[in-house]
Amino acid sequence: MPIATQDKPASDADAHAGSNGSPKQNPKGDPGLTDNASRFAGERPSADLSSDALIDLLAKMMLIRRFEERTMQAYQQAKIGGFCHIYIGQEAVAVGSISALNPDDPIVAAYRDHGQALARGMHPNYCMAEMFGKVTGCAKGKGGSMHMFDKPHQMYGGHAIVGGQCPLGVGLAFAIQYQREDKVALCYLGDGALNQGAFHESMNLAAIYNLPVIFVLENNHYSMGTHILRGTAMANDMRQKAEAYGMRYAQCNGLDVLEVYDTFHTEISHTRGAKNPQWIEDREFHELPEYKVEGEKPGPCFINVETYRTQGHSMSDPQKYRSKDEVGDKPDPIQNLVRYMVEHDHAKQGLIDELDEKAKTIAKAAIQYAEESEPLGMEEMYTDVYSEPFGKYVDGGESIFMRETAG
Ligand SMILES: Cc1ncc(C[n+]2csc(CCOP(=O)(O)OP(=O)(O)O)c2C)c(N)n1
Ligand SMILES: [Mg+2]
Repeated sequence: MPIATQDKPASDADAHAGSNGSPKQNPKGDPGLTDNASRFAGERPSADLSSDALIDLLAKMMLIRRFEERTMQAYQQAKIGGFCHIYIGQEAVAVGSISALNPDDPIVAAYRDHGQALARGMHPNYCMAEMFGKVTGCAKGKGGSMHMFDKPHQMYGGHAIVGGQCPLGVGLAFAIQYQREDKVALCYLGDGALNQGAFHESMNLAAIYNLPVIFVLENNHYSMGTHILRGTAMANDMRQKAEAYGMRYAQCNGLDVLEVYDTFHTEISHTRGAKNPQWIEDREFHELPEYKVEGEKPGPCFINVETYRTQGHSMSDPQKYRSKDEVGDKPDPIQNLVRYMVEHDHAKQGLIDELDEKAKTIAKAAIQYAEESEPLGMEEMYTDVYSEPFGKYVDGGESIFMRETAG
């Protein structure tokens, strides 16, 4: 698909420029954005981004797009096994939110995780090799598409159990608070996770400990083939999910990377430094914390990012639950940014084409790297399962760890 400036009507581009205008409604009557209209009136952090910074956002989104196109091809050629979920259409969510973080802020994601891994800085070669099951993959090829881990870049996985990453996000935030660090944890989840117990338990813990965590709802309106209105109560008012826990709420258009950046830039600053009210030294132990959203007081947050995936749920999805028109009608987040940058003299079409060529070259090189890497040997079958404090497990029960725990 060409990345050009002309192939969508101009009104789509207003996602960024138009956030001071009227609220956007989803054409299908989906729960859409309702009251974000003047959220950044007069104070848009993205207005301060240089042309180079905008080019960086664009290059990252293009890389994810081209990487995912190559991933789909490789999957169809049976070079990738297992489940594989493509991020095309959602690029602005990972790129906009992660660009607003500090490099040492941790993140944790669901299984649709290639976008987060690349946006966080994982080398595309290691990401692709992981999917090919090669030893050079980020998890030695043992995890595959759904389990992108990169500790140096503070990416604590891809997780396949819907909602299973939520308690981990809370754990990351608890560690930050416990160690008195000045960080924020981002915990991504799909709309399918909204009805999981793990999500609600995590929201509750985040609220009672006032943890520095942001729950990022990647609301693409579908949980596999089930529309959010069919599967989620009160889907037309996501604010209530946050308010039930006395938590700050925000929402943004996930097809507009600048609006995502603005929202996260603002909310991250309101979450960083969140302290457990029960740990304040002069507080009486019996004094209970109050649960109310207090303006700019640092605390956890729930952000509803309205987005759309243009590919199937996974690589094996006949997509009978939606029409081609529904998919075709959606604005493209990359086109949105390209148009904005050209219109505001941040880049010319020549540079846009160059960036896209570069993204294609990197994605192609990732395939080659993955193909040429070695598969994992059978001797690694039992490694990395436990932390192995008593030595490696040896088949036949030789390990002290296995002997001591056996009885
Ligand atoms: C606990 C659990 N139940 C069911 C599944 C099967 N499953 C895999 S993906 C999925 C849909 C999740 O949708 P959503 O959270 O909206 O994420 P999206 O695919 O839209 O990114 C389901 C039900 C699972 N992996 N884990
Ligand atoms: Mg979904």
